Amino acid sequence: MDYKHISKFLSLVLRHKPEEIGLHVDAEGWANVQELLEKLESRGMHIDFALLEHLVATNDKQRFILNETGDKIRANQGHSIAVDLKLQPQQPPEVLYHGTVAAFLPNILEGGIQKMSRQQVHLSKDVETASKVGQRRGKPIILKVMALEMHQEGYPFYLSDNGVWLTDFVPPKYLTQNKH
Ligand code: HQG
Repeated sequence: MDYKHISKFLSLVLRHKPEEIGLHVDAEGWANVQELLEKLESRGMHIDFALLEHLVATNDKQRFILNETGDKIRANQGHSIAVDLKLQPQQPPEVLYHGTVAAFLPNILEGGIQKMSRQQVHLSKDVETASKVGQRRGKPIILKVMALEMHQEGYPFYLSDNGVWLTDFVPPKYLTQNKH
């Protein structure tokens, strides 16, 4: 099994469906590494700790993090299961970006950016990253979010350990389509 496939499976069980392998994920999103490795093994995925550490360290978006002692692992963001990552609210930059596709635009401009199936709305710090996010679904459309203004008006923002900005909802009045 290639590494990308294993990483995708890790995203699945740590963000969305721990029950797929009967994994326990705690309230802050952490899973026990030993238990994870045993449950992956029972699914034919032979991964030892060294390989897991390598996958975490080399993941293109730094999607996962091990705790200091290396006995727990969690996804840095992207959850659909209810978790509280205990991130501290932070002041965002003046502008953040959201990559999406034209098909969603009318609804977004009408109803704002919703978290949909995830726990929070994901925003990018630059156009390039937002463009890659949008590209997952087709030709990307980039929306500019007046993040600092939102923050000053009482909306909390969080920065995940892998540099993704998170918030609960972006009302349409803070959005404009970014012209490249
Ligand atoms: C859209 C990936 C209709 C929204 C990425 C998006 C990111 C609406 C989709 C991370 C809407 C939800 C998250 C509304 C939002 N009406 N559509 N009112 N509000 N949408 O995957 O931001 O590789 O949950 O534009 O790189 O695309 O998995 O969110 O298209 O960082 O680590 O509904 O996932 O990271 O899709 O992506 P998603 P996202 P990973």
